[in-house]
Amino acid sequence: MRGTVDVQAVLAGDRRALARALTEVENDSPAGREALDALFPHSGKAHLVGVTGSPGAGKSSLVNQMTRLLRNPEAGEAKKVAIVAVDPSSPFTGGAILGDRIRMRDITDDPGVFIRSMASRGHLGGIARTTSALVRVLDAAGFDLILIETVGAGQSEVDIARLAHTTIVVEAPGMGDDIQAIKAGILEIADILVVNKADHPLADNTLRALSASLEFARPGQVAAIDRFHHKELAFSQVQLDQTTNEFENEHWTPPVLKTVSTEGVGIEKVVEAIEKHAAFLRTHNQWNIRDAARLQEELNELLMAAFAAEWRKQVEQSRIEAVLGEMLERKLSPQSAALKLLSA
Ligand SMILES: Nc1nc2c(ncn2[C@@H]2O[C@H](COP(=O)(O)OP(=O)(O)OP(=O)(O)O)[C@@H](O)[C@H]2O)c(=O)[nH]1
Ligand SMILES: [Mg+2]
Repeated sequence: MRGTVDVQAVLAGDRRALARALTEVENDSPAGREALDALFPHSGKAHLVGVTGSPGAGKSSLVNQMTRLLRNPEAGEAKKVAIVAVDPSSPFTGGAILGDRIRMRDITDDPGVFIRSMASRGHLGGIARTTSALVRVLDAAGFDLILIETVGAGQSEVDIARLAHTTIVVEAPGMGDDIQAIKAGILEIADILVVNKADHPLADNTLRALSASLEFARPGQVAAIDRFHHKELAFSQVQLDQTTNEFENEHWTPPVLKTVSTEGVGIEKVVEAIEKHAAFLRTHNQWNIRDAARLQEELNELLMAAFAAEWRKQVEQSRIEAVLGEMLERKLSPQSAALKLLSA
């Protein structure tokens, strides 16, 4: 049974089959690729929520508390929740993950919760692609909400934010995070801002700093992204509901919320904001537009890789080496070298 995935069992909610599928997909094995193909038609339903922010800001604690609330809502039905912790292999977070396990013990026994730590930076060609593949499996397996925890504010967080429907940026007071956040442009990817550790005396300063920068940083940015998607994805308009078009120019204003995750304070407001954002995306066509943009990008990447591989098969290695030699001697620029090879 090594290296096989029971797709039917994954769809039926078998946790062991799901764990196996995730491992195969993470390893990008033939069985993993096959499973991804078979699961794809069942995906596309889950709400993907990215949770990012500085190391130690309280992301895992917040994820833990949100999961508890989503499993035991005051009204409505409990949601099935999957958690993906990206990059726990980093030496900075290795210790925290052990701590997380202990704090999360009460949710790990719940059959409506599935927690997965990503064991590596991924073999699929980047952390964002591996995360995207794992999330697709969890989506097909029927989880309503998928929380994706990432550390920091680098390119991979931005890529993961593009994967998610909703991005929560968690900051903690007293670490100069407000300034870091602005520098890193993290405000541009935030749909919801959380100032965690609100029990800290400087929490209100951070809250004010974030709210103020948000006002300046955000509206223009949002409009630009919206326009880009509309122009690039004109084809997807066909499937969109015409009646909601009047809302298209409205912007989502990210709320700035205070929490004390260790105590469970303020969590219901965060969960409420997640639900409001999902509703906003749906009524403003953004849900479909984001989905289409993501799929198109994935298609483009795969096509480029396939074309490059195909082309490589046709061109002789000696020709490539000859051109490379000319480049080394600075007789040929990289641009001209590429054109020369392509025109063969
Ligand atoms: N005082 C206080 N401490 C908190 C709060 N939330 C989390 N902590 C503590 O802050 C530390 C880090 O919390 P985590 O939830 O592991 O933070 P994280 O952002 O997931 O950390 P990494 O994954 O390592 O980046 C832990 O010791 C928590 O107990 C809070 O609201 N108030
Ligand atoms: Mg964590």
